[in-house]
Amino acid sequence: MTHNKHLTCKNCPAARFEPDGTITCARQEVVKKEQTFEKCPQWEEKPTGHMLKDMRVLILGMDGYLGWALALRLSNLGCKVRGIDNFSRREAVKEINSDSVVPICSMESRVKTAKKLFGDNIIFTEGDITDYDFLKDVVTDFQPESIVHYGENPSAPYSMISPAHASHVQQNNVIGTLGLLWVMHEVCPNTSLIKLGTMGEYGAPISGRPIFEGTFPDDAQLHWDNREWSLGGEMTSRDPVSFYHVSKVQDTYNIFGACKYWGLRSYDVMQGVIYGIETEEMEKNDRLRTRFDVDEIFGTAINRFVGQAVIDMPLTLYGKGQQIRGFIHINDAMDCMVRLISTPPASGEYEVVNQLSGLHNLSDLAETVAKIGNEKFELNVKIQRMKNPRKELEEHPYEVVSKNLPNKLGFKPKISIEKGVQKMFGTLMRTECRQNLAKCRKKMIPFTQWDSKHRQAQNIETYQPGVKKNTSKYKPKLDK
Ligand code: USQ
Repeated sequence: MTHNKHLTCKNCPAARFEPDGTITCARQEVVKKEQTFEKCPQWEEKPTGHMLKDMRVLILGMDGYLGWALALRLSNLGCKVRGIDNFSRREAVKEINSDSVVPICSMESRVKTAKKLFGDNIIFTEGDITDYDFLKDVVTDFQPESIVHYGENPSAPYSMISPAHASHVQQNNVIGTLGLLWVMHEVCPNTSLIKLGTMGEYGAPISGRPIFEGTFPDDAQLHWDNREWSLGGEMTSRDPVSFYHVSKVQDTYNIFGACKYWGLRSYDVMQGVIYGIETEEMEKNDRLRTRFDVDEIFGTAINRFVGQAVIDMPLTLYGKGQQIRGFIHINDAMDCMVRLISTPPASGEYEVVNQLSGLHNLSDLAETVAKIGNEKFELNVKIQRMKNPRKELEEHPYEVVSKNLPNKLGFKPKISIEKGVQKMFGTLMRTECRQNLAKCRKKMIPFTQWDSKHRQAQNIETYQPGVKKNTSKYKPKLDK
């Protein structure tokens, strides 16, 4: 029994509701009446729900950490994948004198290896999605049934380096998405858009109010001056934590507008911090590996901690280390994405999903990584607190609502933090990765400060795991 078998032509990107009330279909000649996914011969059952046969999915940013992982997952499921990338991530990492610590192949070689394992399902086109005519040509040629938009610069610290970096991130992200929305409006208005947003759009409301999925629930109320109003359905306020996160907020409003003005359909995915290297597909062949960055700009919390542990560098905890964030393993994130692709919103619908599998306090995560490193890999991992290079709350309440993925899309995380971290150690302890990590050591120290003054973050204290008690008065709360 799949979570989406009861959905009908209303949610199918191939169905066309004609002005005279009839339904036609872009995939088959005769449609008698509205059908469910379960009954329609164009949909077939997969472990992640019903999915359109040979579904055409366009991935923007296919060369990135997540884009490549998704291309493999979809190819494995029999989808026809077209990917676009301008290799700007490879360039930006080179620009800061760093590199992926897990060796990665060229796109040509990746596609060739994938073909041998999963069939001839992936086509790649090099190009820049902010080039409107280029993007329009690819979309017109491919006629995607779903578009996954990963084609953005993903780094908060990158956006805080200099005015040029901040402008690049906002120009690339906002203009890329805006152009895409116009292309969809003009070429494929029935296609569903799955757009990567971020939990960082919301910030961490100090009042402790729950972080809803994009909009306030129906029974939310505003009380003021002895009067009250319903907030139901209104967008919740945003409090982005960097110029990068601001670009995602701007995207949100542009997508929300395009659904309202033109009837496009979209999921805005507020994703937590991703961690991990292994997906089912990549584990089949090392030539399929996705990139893995641990430097101060492109590396993210858990990935950096494991990389640091492997080369005996104390784990860099910023500030009090009591920040709470949502996290999800890359393999589970791919599962979520497939469910979103195969469950398109109805025409005109804009929906938000808060995509994470758990909430964690940063110092607890550092303790977990250190414990696993010491107990299972015979390392001697220490933790260092550093003066926070960022401007953020270091101790705060954090209650997150994430109901859409488990309840509407049938998602159940398979990988716990402990399991994901242990697997990551297994890969990074290999000789080649250890050597690459050692080369990256200097780049792991934070230099990029939110006040734009470049200086190495000061060490506050270094300690052994297990000696400090977590004294934060705030416990993470996840409403599922
Ligand atoms: N942090 C440390 N030590 C480190 C690195 C980070 O304590 O060595 C702390 C940061 O201060 C922050 C938290 O960990 O409080 C998360 O930082 P991060 O670098 O892991 O992630 P962030 O900059 O928030 O951005 C990442 C991705 C971004 C995505 C976002 C999801 O780069 O694309 O949007 O995670 S979220 O964090 O939920 O906004």
